[in-house]
Amino acid sequence: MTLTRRSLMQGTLGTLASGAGLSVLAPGAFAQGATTVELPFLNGARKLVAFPEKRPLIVLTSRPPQLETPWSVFNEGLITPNDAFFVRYHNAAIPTSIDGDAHVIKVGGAGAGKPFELTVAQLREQFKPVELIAVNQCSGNSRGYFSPRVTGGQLSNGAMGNARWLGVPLKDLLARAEPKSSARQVVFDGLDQAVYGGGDFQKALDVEHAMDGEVMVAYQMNGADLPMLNGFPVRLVVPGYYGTYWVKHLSDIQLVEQPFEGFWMKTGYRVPDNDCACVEPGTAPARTRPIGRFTVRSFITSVVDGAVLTAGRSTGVRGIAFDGGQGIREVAYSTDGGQSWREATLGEDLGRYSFREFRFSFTPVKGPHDLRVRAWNRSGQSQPMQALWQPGGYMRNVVESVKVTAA
Ligand SMILES: Nc1nc2c(c(=O)[nH]1)N[C@H]1C(S)=C(S)[C@@H](COP(=O)(O)O)O[C@H]1N2
Ligand SMILES: [Mo]
Repeated sequence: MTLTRRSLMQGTLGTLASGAGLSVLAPGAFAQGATTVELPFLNGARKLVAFPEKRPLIVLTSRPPQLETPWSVFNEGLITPNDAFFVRYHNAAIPTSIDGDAHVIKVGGAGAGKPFELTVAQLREQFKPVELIAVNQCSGNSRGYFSPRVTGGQLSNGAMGNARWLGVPLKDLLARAEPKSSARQVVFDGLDQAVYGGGDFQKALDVEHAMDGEVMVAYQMNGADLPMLNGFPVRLVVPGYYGTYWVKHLSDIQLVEQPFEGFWMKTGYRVPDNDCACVEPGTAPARTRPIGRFTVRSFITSVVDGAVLTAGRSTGVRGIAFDGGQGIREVAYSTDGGQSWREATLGEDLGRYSFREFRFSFTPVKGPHDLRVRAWNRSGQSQPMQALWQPGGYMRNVVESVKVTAA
């Protein structure tokens, strides 16, 4: 199989996104046929638009594309389909046409003994691939629910997805570059570029993390080439870590001997440097650190807020839980707003970086019910009952409440 040239401007993708006929660069492209969705917070009205290779997704911004997955997708299955997977970019200067096979990845930097470069075709031929199911979640997923409100993309809960990634362990690529013992970090850059007022999007990992054997340079997602908007032809997969590290259209990997100080590490994507990564609402942290692993989260997906259930009839409820890589140990549920809890049944284990399904059933009496779920991971970490706060609007993981009525 070979990767074909992909373009956001030409017919190839236009046919995949049939009916959309959109270029992501066309201003006013959303006027036609757009339906809307109302997210449950102030100014939550959004358009649903099909970008190339995507089904209609919730539009946060169009330039650059920032698209959120509609909530119903998470009840379709544990794997998020490529055409429904969320999209996040920082700068509007994104690549619009890439030759997948010929795309070059450079591996070098002052900390590399033997810098080299290779094409994606060579990457696929010369290295043994590995596969991993892992959640990608934006740091700011659910930011729209922060109270007090914070600046940044006002997202509901759909800036996450779970996919089966195929690629080459970063460790194997780095080994070929013969890292020097002086190498401290590895810096990643993709084809998108800085625009005025925003620095080029570059991220860094410590060498030990980059060499852990799990961080991957992925060229397939759910058995297909990566969608253009999710990083075609190669992206970094950093299991258990927030999406900000999952650099798309990866083109440059540098071993450096000093901690990297680019904007998106030194200034952006930092969290309060304490155990809860939180501060008193409305205050600034004294010290910060780069954001790291996911907090534990769980969501009911089969029943939505405001649903009307049948009184006296057993109702099956399902949902998803995940964490930063320990794996989910237990999910508890409450049907009375958190006063009493029982254990939900866990579904198939697709690996410790994947969404984990849970199920329970209950027979509601007539009247209102407040459904809640709370997960624990294998090291005993869980979710707070009250939302934690921090100025970046990152890492939200409060126990959610789904209010339903039985009639
Ligand atoms: N090249 C590039 N890679 C990037 C970004 C970006 O702006 N440019 N954004 C990052 C952020 S913040 C997130 S949350 C993920 C989102 O991945 P997705 O767009 O495939 O869902 O991509 C990451 N990789
Ligand atoms: Mo993100």
